[in-house]
Amino acid sequence: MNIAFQQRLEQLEKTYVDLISRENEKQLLGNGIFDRYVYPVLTAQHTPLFWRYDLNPTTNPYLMERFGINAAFNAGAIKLNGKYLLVARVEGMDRKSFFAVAESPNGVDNFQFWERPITMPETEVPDGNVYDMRLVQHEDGWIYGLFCTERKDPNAKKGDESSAVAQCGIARTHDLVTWERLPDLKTPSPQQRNVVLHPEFVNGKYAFYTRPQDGFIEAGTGGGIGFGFADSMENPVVEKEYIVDEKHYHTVYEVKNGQGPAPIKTEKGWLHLAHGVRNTAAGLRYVLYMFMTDPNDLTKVIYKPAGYFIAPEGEERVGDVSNVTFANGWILDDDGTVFIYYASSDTRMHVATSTLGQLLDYVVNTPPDGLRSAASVERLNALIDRNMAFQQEQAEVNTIDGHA
Ligand code: M1P
Repeated sequence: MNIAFQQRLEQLEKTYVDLISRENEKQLLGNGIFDRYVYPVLTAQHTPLFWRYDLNPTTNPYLMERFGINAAFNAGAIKLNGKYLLVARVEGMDRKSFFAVAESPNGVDNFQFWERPITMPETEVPDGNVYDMRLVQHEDGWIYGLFCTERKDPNAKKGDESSAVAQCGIARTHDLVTWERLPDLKTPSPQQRNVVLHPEFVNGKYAFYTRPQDGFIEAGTGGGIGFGFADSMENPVVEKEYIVDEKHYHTVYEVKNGQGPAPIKTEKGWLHLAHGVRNTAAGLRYVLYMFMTDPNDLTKVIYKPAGYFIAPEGEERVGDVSNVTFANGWILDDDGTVFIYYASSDTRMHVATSTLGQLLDYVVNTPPDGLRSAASVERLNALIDRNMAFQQEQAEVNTIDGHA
């Protein structure tokens, strides 16, 4: 083996091992709702060297990349057999995405990809691109992966090589290794993205969060987070979609929104994480927000804090599609810790941690959007009034104590 090859390989191996074994650290002084971490948990560089390089000096004397990876983002998440697993959207330099499982012992660092990516079976209509898997441990005993399957629009005009049709692909597994592909979800909407399976049966039926959309990018007259039922997963058909959470003028979800991971069941209701999209002079801005639905009526929003929960910050703001945070995976641990996995700018994965107690407090006690500047000022003044009254009360208590 030539020396240059050997030296380069050693350097690559060291850099890779340093990266995947690096301890993560909480950023100082969070906002009391969740903690961010210093380092991303998954990047393109976390993919194994033996995926990217031909390691044989005879066939690859320059030790060059033979399979370039562009990004690792928008991961579904699940805890299985004591391990924190992300099913990432890994995107090659050829722009094709595929799914791959990365495993961590603690949920915040040391994520390592399994040996091979997921071999996802196709339906009789091959997928052009697959991405953004939502993992759901359903009460029927299967783990379902719902994802976007994108195919060239058969009605695209001659010369139009970018129009596509997005639909919800469905597969199921017990181990994330072997997958059974089921038919794509049928809904009344021309296109679908961000479809999520509810983890429980509702009146004996499978329940889906949908995102009806008119076009590939525009939610159009559809829009909002929808909800519907299907009798079976082997022939999944949603006949009617009910809108649970609408897009709304001058909010962080004015252009479109979409369900994040499957909601978490709590004693107060179903806790949802979603993304909202607004327009800016610099293009679309994607942020995360939360809301809660009624335990007895999954289409009824009972709490919804104003504004965003997580927005891109610092280096998160820059990437292939800048100014984006997107989440399709979270894990509620046995001790009440919640690991929120979010991607930044369609490039890399991060984690934020919180607890169920904190998230419930945030969702239940943060006032809703008043939808006008004057209403925001009213809300702010109410908080200032309460703080002033409280400080006055404290000062009086201190005075009395001082005299005693
Ligand atoms: O580029 C931002 C996101 O855009 C799409 O989300 P939505 O359907 O809500 O617009 C998806 O392609 C998603 O993967 C991507 O992160």
